[in-house]
Amino acid sequence: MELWFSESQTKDQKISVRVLETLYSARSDYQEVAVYKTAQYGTLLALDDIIQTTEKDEFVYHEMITHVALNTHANPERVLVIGGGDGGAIREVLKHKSVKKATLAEIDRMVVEVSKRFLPAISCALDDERADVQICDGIKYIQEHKNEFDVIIVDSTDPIGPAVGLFSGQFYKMVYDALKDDGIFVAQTESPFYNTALIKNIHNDLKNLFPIVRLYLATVPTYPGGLWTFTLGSKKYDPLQVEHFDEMETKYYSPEIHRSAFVLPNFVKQLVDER
Ligand code: AG3
Repeated sequence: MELWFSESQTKDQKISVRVLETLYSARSDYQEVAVYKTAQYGTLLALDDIIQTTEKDEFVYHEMITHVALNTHANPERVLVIGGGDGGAIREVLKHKSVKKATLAEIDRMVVEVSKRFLPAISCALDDERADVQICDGIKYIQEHKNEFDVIIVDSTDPIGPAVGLFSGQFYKMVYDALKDDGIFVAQTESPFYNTALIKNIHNDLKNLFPIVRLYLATVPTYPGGLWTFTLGSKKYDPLQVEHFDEMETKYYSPEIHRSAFVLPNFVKQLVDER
């Protein structure tokens, strides 16, 4: 009998992948945590039946949520990742030699444990001596830290359930205060096809705080619509004016991709041009 995992990406659209084996399935204090071995994408992590990451396409998302901001900053030493319990963003952050400490603030311990067990290629850097793993509420954590970080990355789930608070104007103000004077914020901001109101709101909220706000794109095949947005807010450095790129091994990101990711199709440009 064939076994399939399906995510309802919208109420009228699903993505389905054939499952070879269910590796893990349990309820944590926050959500349903599941790991599947799939034919198409290798090991897949789902939270509340929503695809978070897969072995085969994770590199796109994790490289793009990190290197754009880290190369934009002149000397990123202190980095905070909120969410991202699989460790993929931390792995990419630690490719930058300037980084002295990368803190992960993940609310759900089970996500970290399950990723360490079933997704070692993604979670491998969580044991690095520069990685500081905190199991805590990212909102509380950020309220207790002011003027401390060079880069803050929000690698959250969709804006439902435990992540709702990570998409609010109030939260962005806390992020702003937790950043140093030349700090940079970046968040995953969902699909330009299906989350247009959300993307506009985030853009406007960030424009009220940061002098430089930019949206950029990458293609993640397992996410709704495939085309994915990230929104960056910066106090000083402009991601379009980067001259120095750190040398490192990447599969998607490059200086050319860094620049081209900000070139937006008209329908996406419209989302961020209107206020
Ligand atoms: N964070 C989840 C991105 C949103 C995916 N949405 C969806 N599939 N409906 C990814 C965590 C990876 N570190």
